[in-house]
Amino acid sequence: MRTQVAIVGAGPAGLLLGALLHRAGIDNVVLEQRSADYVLGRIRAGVLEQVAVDLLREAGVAARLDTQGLPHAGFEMAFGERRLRIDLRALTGKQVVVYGQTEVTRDLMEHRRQSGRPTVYEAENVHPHGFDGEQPHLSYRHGGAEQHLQADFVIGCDGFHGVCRTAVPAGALTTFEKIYPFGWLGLLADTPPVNEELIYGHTERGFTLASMRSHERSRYYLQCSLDDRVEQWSDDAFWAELRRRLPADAAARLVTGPSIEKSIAPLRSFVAEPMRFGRLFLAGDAAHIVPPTGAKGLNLAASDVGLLAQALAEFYGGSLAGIDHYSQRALARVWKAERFSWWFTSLMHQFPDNGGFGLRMQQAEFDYLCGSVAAQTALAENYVGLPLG
Ligand code: RFL
Ligand code: PHB
Repeated sequence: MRTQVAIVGAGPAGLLLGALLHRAGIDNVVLEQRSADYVLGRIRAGVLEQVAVDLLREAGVAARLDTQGLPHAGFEMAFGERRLRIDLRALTGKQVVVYGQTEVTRDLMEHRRQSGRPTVYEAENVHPHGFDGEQPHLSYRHGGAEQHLQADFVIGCDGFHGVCRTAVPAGALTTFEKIYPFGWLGLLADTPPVNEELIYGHTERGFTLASMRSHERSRYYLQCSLDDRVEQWSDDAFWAELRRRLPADAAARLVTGPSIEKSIAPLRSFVAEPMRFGRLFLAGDAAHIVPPTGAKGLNLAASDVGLLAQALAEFYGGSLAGIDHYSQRALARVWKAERFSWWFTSLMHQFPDNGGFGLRMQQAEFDYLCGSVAAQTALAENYVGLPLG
């Protein structure tokens, strides 16, 4: 098989890139190691920035998002007994949209099916080759047979544990990493959310986040120990702990019910530089990870592939400028999102080695935010997303 652009991974980065390339008339094939149902079963992001919404619209995949997505003009922070609403719209003129990654992925899958561009699910042993020359190709196993896909470009949209980044020769890549000493335990339930807007909470017992997927479906998170196992957390234990960590008025509104999904995610900051090696490009979680506190992961994946789709369209139009500048342009945005996610994580969580000084720093930061429109604007500007650049 031969195509113009071979994409590894059918997560949001891979599928959105495929849709944007299709829009530009560029042929592409997606190889995914899992089944479509498995991909849809992963419960992850919930908040989209305007840049991501615009790209989904540009790709022609926003019909459901535009009717079912919930625009949020602000969010709340709770810090001990204190509360602060960050008025995104007043501070930046922008807002975010609450719409689950599962739904984004479902819409992209359906769009791809209609476009007729091929996706190979359950592709095993995918490996990129020859990307330092002009004839890269992917080898993989599918339907019990060895297969080859030749392309002009290979794009690694295969997430943090993918093969594309690891196929790059040692020495060509510099990585930066920070592991946080806790995880997030998430629970999804068909119960009405406790609040109209998201609440990020700092409490003595640890961080909590009250989020949602719709007016009928809630998503909650609790900071947990890295040693915790999800099996140790019954639904009752989760709801009891959440009630302790929510502000009193929200706790009083909490409606509990059976969980649809419950999982623990570790928190990590990670960047691999550069994001291009010859004819191999990395995008999304394959190149960088942020802790989820700023809701930036999916949005960064979308902005990477927005830049890349533009660069590849320029290439087929006769200019190398886009592909030559992709890594630099993407990384400039990535590092700002890394900084913001690290900052927001550091402000809102209990750190085992925080001590009295660390807590006072968090309290002073929150106090400063409460009293400074400039500080709130900086937070809001980053939360709604910086311009594509
Ligand atoms: P994905 O979604 O991991 O998709 C990668 C795909 O590649 C496939 N793959 C392979 N395919 C073929 N061969 C191989 N060898 C392969 N290896 C892997 C995988 O099966 C998979 O289908 O990466 P992508 O597309 O870059 O998308 C990134 C986002 O998924 C991620 O950044 C976000 O989910 C992060 N995130 C959030 N981001 C936001 O913008 N807003 C949020 O509110 C938000 N909340 C979250 C989050 C992530 C979380 N977890 C669980 C890490 C909340 C949580 C709890
Ligand atoms: C979510 O709804 O899953 C979510 C929302 C905001 C975040 C992280 C996750 O910062």
